[in-house]
Amino acid sequence: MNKFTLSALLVLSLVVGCSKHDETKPASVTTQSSASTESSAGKVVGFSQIGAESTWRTAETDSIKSEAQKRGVDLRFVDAQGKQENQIKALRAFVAQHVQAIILAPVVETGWEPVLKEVKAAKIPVILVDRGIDVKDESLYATLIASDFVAEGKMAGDWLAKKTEGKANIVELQGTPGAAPANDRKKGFAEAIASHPDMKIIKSQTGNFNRNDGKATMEAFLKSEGKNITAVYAHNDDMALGAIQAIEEAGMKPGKDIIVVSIDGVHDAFQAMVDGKLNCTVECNPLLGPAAFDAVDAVTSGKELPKKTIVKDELFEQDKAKEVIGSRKY
Ligand code: GZL
Repeated sequence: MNKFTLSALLVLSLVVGCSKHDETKPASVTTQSSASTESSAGKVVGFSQIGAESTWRTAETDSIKSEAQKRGVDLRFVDAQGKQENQIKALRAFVAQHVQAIILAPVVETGWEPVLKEVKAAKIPVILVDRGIDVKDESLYATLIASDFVAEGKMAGDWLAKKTEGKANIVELQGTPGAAPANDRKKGFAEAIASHPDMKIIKSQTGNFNRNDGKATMEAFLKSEGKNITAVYAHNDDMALGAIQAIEEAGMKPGKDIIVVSIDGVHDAFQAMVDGKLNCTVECNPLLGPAAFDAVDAVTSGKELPKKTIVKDELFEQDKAKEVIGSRKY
């Protein structure tokens, strides 16, 4: 089978596999590429993970670790505690250990060229998962497996426009500064509300994708804007859950006095929807282990991959939460 067919198959099964999935289960991003690729068993693979800032992140780590175990891969895992310099150090260590491939979840979009040139010189393929990078030379990585964050922001904005009939004073909890999901979810949401002059973002600040900072930022918003706020848009569920706590402590009803919409689709978000405190979440699938190791197998067998494989996402509203929560996998 030529490399084009393989790539097309891989992408097709990822997208089809996700879009065909039953609504009651999150799309498990697996691939059934029928092309025979070398198995990962016995391979040494480096995985540079951002940290453990959110439940989404730990679900992604679990998916990659368990898939490595299942496939008999010797996974060298490094948690960067949210710091790019630690990820760069980890990549250099993987080169020194002569790993066969590297999986990288890049904390921010920029600053990767120097170290990725060293990795390329060592002829080690890099698989990007969940976040993209901004590089001129796309040969510095083999492929990116990620959601379309602009589309996720747009889905959240379009939903909020419908829910509020185009009239809302919105506070926005942004993700980690410089991270692809923060940049693109902001962009997509702004595009969606641009055609609604009565939808205004009255405050926008980072909550660093974590619950505590999300709560603290929301407390500051409530202090300065109070009852003027009619909606919260959070770039991830963990910050939304922190905001929900802050809204309750301010004596208001989240999900009713203030509409809350976020992204990720983690279990606690579904529980908050069942409890009537969160109104909507856009699923961003973290179960990337199978697709990541299919890509490792393909590139280490010398096969070309598409530069980007989009993980399909889905929006879930409060009225669906009860029937779906029992089958959530993360
Ligand atoms: C998305 C991922 C984001 C999640 C957050 O692919 O990078 O980072 O939305 C996580 O929960 O912290």
